[in-house]
Amino acid sequence: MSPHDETADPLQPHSHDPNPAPPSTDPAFELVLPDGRSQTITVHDLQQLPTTSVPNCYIVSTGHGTSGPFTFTGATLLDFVRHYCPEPWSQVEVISTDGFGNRVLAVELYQPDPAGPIVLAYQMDGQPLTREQGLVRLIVPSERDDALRQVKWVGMVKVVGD
Ligand SMILES: Nc1nc2c(c(=O)[nH]1)N[C@H]1C(S)=C(S)[C@@H](COP(=O)(O)O)O[C@H]1N2
Ligand SMILES: [Mo]
Repeated sequence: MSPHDETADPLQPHSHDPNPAPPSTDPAFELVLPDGRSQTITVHDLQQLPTTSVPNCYIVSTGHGTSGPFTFTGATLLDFVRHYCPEPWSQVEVISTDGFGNRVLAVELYQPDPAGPIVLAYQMDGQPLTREQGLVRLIVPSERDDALRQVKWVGMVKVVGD
């Protein structure tokens, strides 16, 4: 596959200048299930799920430096999908309102990397994440490249069926 083909999918990691500012003030996001049903998920909803903390997370950008280590806390994406999606599923698309997105495969959730599970984070180092810091933020602890999977301001989680 040529590099051109790889960039055809907007959910594949691609080089990107981070957007500095949140696209809106409201951290609630939309959940879309494989059958097309959708609902709004709030931070409060996430807080009802089991709480998972992942230490030693880094936001690594070759362009503008590395920050961390941080401990991110939230709901694992696996707990989230299993709670809300009764149907068989194979992937999850996590997309921000500013158009930045990431595709997560079921195998990544069922066989988490030793660096830690993928989480929908609402806390960093024991403090609530601010909207500026990315609330709600997808954290992929295994990704130590260009921060291209560390999606800030999650706007939609779309669960894709089998
Ligand atoms: N929604 C959204 N998330 C994003 C981005 C973006 O532009 N929009 N940029 C990514 C990139 S390229 C980087 S380097 C990091 C920057 O994260 P930081 O602001 O916590 O340093 O956010 C990642 N997540
Ligand atoms: Mo980046």
